[in-house]
Amino acid sequence: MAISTVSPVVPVLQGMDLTSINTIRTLSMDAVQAANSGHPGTPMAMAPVAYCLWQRFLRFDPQDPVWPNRDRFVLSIGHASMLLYSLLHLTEVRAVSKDYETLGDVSVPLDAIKAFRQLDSRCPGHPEYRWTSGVETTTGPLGQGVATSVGMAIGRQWLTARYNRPSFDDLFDFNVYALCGDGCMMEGISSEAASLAGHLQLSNLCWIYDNNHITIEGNTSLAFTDDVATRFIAYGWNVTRVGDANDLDMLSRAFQTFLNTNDRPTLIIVDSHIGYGAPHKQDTSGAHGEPLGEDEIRLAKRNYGWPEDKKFYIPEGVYNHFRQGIGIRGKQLRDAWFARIGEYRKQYPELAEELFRMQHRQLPEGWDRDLPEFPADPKGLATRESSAKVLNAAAKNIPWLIGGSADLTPSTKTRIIQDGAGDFSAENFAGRNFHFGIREHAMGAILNGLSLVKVRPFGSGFFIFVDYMRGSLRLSALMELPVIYVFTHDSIGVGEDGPTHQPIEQLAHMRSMPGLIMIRPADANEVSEAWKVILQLHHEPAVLVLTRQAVPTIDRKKYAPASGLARGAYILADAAGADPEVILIGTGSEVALCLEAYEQLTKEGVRARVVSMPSWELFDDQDKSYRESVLPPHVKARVSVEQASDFGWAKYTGSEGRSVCIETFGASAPLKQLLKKFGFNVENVVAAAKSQIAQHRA
Ligand SMILES: Cc1ncc(C[n+]2csc(CCOP(=O)(O)OP(=O)(O)O)c2C)c(N)n1
Ligand SMILES: [Mg+2]
Repeated sequence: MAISTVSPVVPVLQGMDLTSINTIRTLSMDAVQAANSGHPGTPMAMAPVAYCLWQRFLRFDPQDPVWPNRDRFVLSIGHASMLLYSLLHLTEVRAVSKDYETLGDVSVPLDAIKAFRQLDSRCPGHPEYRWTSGVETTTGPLGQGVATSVGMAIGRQWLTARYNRPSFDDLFDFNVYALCGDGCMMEGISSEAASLAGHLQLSNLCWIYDNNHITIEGNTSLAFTDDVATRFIAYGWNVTRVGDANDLDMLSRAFQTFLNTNDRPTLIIVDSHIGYGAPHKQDTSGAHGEPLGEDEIRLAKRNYGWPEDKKFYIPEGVYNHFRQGIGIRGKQLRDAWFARIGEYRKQYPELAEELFRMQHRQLPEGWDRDLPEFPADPKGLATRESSAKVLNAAAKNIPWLIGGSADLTPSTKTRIIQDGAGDFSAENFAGRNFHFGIREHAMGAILNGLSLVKVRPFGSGFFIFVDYMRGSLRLSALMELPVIYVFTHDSIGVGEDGPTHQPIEQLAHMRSMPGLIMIRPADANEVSEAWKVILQLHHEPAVLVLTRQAVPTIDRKKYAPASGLARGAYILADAAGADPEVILIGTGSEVALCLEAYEQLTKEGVRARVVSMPSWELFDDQDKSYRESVLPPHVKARVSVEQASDFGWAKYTGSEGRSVCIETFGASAPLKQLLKKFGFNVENVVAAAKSQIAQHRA
């Protein structure tokens, strides 16, 4: 419904408050108009809310936007990116280089706003972490921001519990604010995350809900009648309301209520008018996803008492106003913190050193000294079992390696069992074992939030359920966060649980995701090497794919050492004397099968090579000469063996190669029967090898 007249700007807004708010609004409108795409309506409506928070409350130093104890602000409504870019510009947030040295340049110059949504602008369509300083997390997929904010709040509690000391009880005391909308509220991930946040009583967490009743298709009454307040009260949150987004006093009171609440998270429900001040578009979905149009912009500016023809106009005194508010407050807090950390370092040198290394994503000295080596054993053990041993050996020396599972730790074996590791709970924020509950999607986002506050998080589950968390896992990769995902029960090896639990296309999914390292180790020693590689990653999430069932621990005196894993693929067994006639390429539990087939072929006088290929990504990163030494181009007879879809394998086997694979959803039966049904036995692999040799000889 179009509204032709707008109520006048609420009188409580005046002076530099009003001017600053209207600057945010008009910058957003002008940028969207110039780009001819984007979302003007919500920045216009929520400008007073963001202004109130930033100018009056946020403990954030624009001169040092990576100060570890800064409050975090998450724009979960990523489509309203111009709201954040306007703030970053007006508060003169500095750009930070990738290695976290603060630079002199501003993060978002006015030219970047003028080039909103254009190639290489610091103002891309949605806020991107690692690209624009001051953006705390990438947002755009609705619900991810709020869920990530829960991870940040959890991380803060963990840091507080481990590092604060009686005379340093404010070392870590930052708060996490997230601005969300109807979309975030509707997405399931927000329910998962809010439920856990309530359970954990995260009193340092504040969500602000823009209750504007509008989404893309129109009024929320089309699809959403939740009583959001009651829902959050049921989650155990403190809920408060602000009836008018322009009421700075009420907003301040709400934020103060949040600060005074120390036993649960706070939700502030703010009623706002999307497209506030635009006479024909206010309160309609027309203000959501397209430029207002030149005429409407002029009328909105008239309503604001703004010069109608000025574009990207920043009135005199606005920058200075922000400097006097958030600028001075932030700098004082930041400088005081760094003075205190100097004292802290004197009193607690070891803890301070931990913090330094953690914040720079380094590992402690000697972090790998206890990583185990496993003796050859034909019976072997499941890679989830060997992983448990390796994880615990690493966790012993990396105190900030923390994580848990979506209720599957007894199966995924990811518990840190050493003395004192404990369980993270509202009563024990120092615990290193997390219980995410059966909430995979939120778990992924929470891991991202944890990683963003620089602890080293891992999360685990059954590999099949990676499908439930792809949205957040993708953001780990997009943000280049070294989150560790441990997925077990990686194939039809799960047996009787059947097709619902048997991953088929998941390996291909993961391999197609840019920036992600997946490793599917063949045996216990490859598991050890895999963790070694993963823990040293700085900018990539890792997916470690493990078996439920036992696999032999390969005799490394007879076959090549597991250290070859670091190169992604390596020659495990080779033809003596001359080039191989055929190459068998296996991953994970199928490598042992390849070795058996190799022994059989060798016995029959066939020259075969076995390549263990735990990680495509690591292998693709090697130089050409190494890759061609492992897979010589002239050896065209190739067989890949993997209990999964063959999607993508032609890249290594060639279009004329063979894949022993699974093209259906698996089946429910004891493993032995499944292996027979799907052809994962020596006879079948040997036959495939011979047919390849024959085919390529012909
Ligand atoms: C997971 C996801 N689904 C869909 C979209 C596309 N989308 C962007 S904004 C939007 C509507 C959001 O409505 P609301 O959160 O109320 O924001 P408002 O229009 O009030 O600013 C949709 C569906 C998205 N960004 N993320
Ligand atoms: Mg809305």
